[in-house]
Formats: sequence, C-alpha cells, structure tokens
Amino acid sequence: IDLDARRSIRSQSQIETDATLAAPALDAYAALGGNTDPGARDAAMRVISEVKRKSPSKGELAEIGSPADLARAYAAGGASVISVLTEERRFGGSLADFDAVRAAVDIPLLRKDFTVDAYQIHEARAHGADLILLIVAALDDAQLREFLDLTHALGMNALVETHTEEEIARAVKLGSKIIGVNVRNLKTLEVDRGNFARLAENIPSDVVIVAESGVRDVADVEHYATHGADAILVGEALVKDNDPRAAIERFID
Ligand code: IGP
Repeated sequence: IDLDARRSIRSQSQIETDATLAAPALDAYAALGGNTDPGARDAAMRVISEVKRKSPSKGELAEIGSPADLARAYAAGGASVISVLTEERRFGGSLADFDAVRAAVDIPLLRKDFTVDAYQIHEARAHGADLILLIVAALDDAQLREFLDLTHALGMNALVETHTEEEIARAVKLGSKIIGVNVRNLKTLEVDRGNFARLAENIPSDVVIVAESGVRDVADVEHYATHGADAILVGEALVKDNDPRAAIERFID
C-alpha cells in the first residue's frame, strides 16, 4: 500500500485527531461471545460475514453492487460482526466500501487490511472501525505489541490472525483477546480445514477463537464448532449466495 500518498492527503497528526473524533468503538469481543469469566460463556456460534469482491486465489468472486445492501442482509441474518476488505490491489476493496457499510449498519465492523503501520490503525478508527486485523506472520513481536496496545488504547479490538502453533503462542503471549486461525495456507493459498482442531487446542478459554476461511456450508460450521470455534469468518460462500441472510441464519441455527 502507498502509505506516503495517504499521508500526503491526510497527515499523521490529522488522522490521529480524526480517530479521537469518531463515535466510540463497539465491543467486538463481547459481540463475539467473549467473556473474561469463561464459565459465563454461552455455546452459540457467531458469524463474522465479509464483504469481499475478489481474492488472489479465486479472482472476481461476485459483482457487489451495493456493499450497504449486502451488509444490511448480513445484519438481518444475525451476523455479529461484519468484515469489510479495504485492500485494493488484490481484494478490490476500499475505504469507500467500508464507509458505505458503516453508514448502513450499527453492529461492530472489522476493517480488514494488511496492517503494517500505526497510521492504518488510526485511519480505521477515524472511519468508525471497531476491530482491525493483525496478521502475526507479517509482524515481529515489537510491532505486534505496539499495534495491539494502540488498538486497545483507541478502544478497539484486534483480530489476531495465526496459521501455526508458533504464531498462536506469540499471539497469546502478547495478550490477544480475539485470535483467528486461518486454515488457508499463506504460500499455497490452499484451504486445509483439518488443521483447525490441532491449532485451536492451544488457545486459552478467555480468548475468542475465530475459524477463518473455507466455510462452504452448515457441515463446515459444525466441524469448526466441534473443534472449539466461537465464531467463523465467512466471505466467499456469502457473497456468492443469492440469499446471504438465509445462509447466515442456517449457520447460526
Ligand atoms: C474469508 P473465505 O474462504 O470464506 O472467503 O475466507 C476470510 O477468511 C479471508 O478473506 C481472509 C483474508 C485474510 C483476506 C482471511 N484472512 C487476510 C485478506 C487478508
């Protein structure tokens, strides 16, 4: 991403100011069923439904005419959080998509992008985000700690994405409250749902566990639920469905 171009349009100090002016962030941890007292948790499955136009592995997924209409269908179906991809080059997303969804629904929103600079965290908050994505594989411990602290200081939560036992150990050590286990291999882009059970075992019970990628149908949801997922993150299957509201209803039934 061209952060220098973004900074020349809206300076670092301006974005920091704008972040403080946004309406307070919603509690995505609670919306996903999280509780610092694990005994007080319910067993319901939560859905993070994603506005996703295209992907590096599949190309164009769906013609999304109105991200706002899609988001309203997601919320009506019972999604707990909506994820909006803002990465432009590979995923065809934008902050304009995010703004349209923010104006349309009042549930917590995930600004889904590759976070590599604190600027993007202030920017997410300035646009009304409640949750941001931090990918452990792309950050060292010092960055991960700095970004988590900033996210929490701005009142938001982070979805901390992992792919391996080592990454989970780092995410836990640094105090992540919401950990995503992405079963899509970063190098081959292949989905291996069988990895989820082994990985999720290593996550403590006060952390919200999100199963990411490859949810096609109710059987996949049940698979992830059986192996400890508190929530699922679903993109492709929902944007391709002509009735995404009904699809989410089936997932959380
Ligand atoms: C959704 P799927 O298979 O339901 O479309 O996957 C989500 O997990 C995927 O979009 C994703 C992603 C990411 C996209 C997971 N981590 C990081 C961009 C960046």
